Amino acid sequence: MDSFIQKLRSFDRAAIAQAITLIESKKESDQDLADSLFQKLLPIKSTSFVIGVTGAPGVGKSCFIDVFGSKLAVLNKKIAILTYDPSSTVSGGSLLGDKTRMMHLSQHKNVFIRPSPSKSTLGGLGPRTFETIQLFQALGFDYIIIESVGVGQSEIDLASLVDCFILLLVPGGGDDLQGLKKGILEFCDILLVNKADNALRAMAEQTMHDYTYIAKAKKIPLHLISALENQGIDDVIDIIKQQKPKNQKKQKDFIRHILLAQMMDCLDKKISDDDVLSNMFNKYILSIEKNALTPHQVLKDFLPKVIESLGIMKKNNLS
Ligand SMILES: Nc1nc2c(ncn2[C@@H]2O[C@H](COP(=O)(O)OP(=O)(O)OP(=O)(O)O)[C@@H](O)[C@H]2O)c(=O)[nH]1
Ligand SMILES: [Mg+2]
Repeated sequence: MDSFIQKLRSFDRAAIAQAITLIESKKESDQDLADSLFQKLLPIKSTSFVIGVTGAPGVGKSCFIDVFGSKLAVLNKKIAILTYDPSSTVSGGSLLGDKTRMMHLSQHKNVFIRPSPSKSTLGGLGPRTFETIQLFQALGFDYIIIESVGVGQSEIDLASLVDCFILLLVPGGGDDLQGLKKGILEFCDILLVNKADNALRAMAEQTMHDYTYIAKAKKIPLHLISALENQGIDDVIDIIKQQKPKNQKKQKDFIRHILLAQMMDCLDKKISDDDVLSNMFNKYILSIEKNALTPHQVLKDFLPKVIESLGIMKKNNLS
């Protein structure tokens, strides 16, 4: 374990990838290893600035992260990217898509990129993202950038997790075309109209004009950029440098949310692994289906039994 930690601290990319695989693994032995790893790494003294990048498919999130991240890397900052690769769902794990889109960035020695297939995770955000961020923080990364697919609750979760939430827009199109659900605009900290180049420039200016009102009302920056032509990215770097870390209250809500979700997973696993409990559970489901019991009645009866069996499990493990 100590030599593994040394590798992690010396920024060995393969070791970092392996640690994330342990964190994300559903195997109990891997989770135990991840726990021992954190026992050595915590408490964390350094802090990282966490940035979420969202927007409809094809707005240019990966290209933006490539040029934006490269500029930060040149400033000698250590950067971790959690991205997702839509092509990997189709091709069954090929990472070619984002590897080519993040060509500049992937060559940088200060940069670690972790692509994740979008099938099991919602964008860069998965059930263990918080732990992965804690790992990056412990290893002294200055910036953590998370690319997200921009859907529903995961988007709102991401907004409360990150210090700065960047929403990318494309020239033309109303909110429907931009895939903007109610809420996302409310949570973002920076609005960028990407692809403001060549034939799209005039339309990008019009889109910027369309969003001026909302940006003013929310008192957030709104800029034109071109990820392709590397235009306007310095402005975004300047804004980020001035941003303060997110308020603690939002993080607390998020941590509460993920803790409850992990507790739910734990109960789910306990019930499925235990024959007696899973039989009982299935009978309860039938009774509710037949309107013989209400879910709340079942809860009052069943939950203490599950908790009791969790207690027995703990005692057996300790003895
Ligand atoms: N003209 C122009 N095209 C761009 C720009 N940025 C990205 N593109 C193009 O837009 C397409 C999509 O870019 P990506 O960076 O993959 O977009 P994305 O938002 O990451 O896409 P998904 O991950 O699939 O949601 C690519 O063909 C890029 O070349 C830009 O600033 N200008
Ligand atoms: Mg992308």
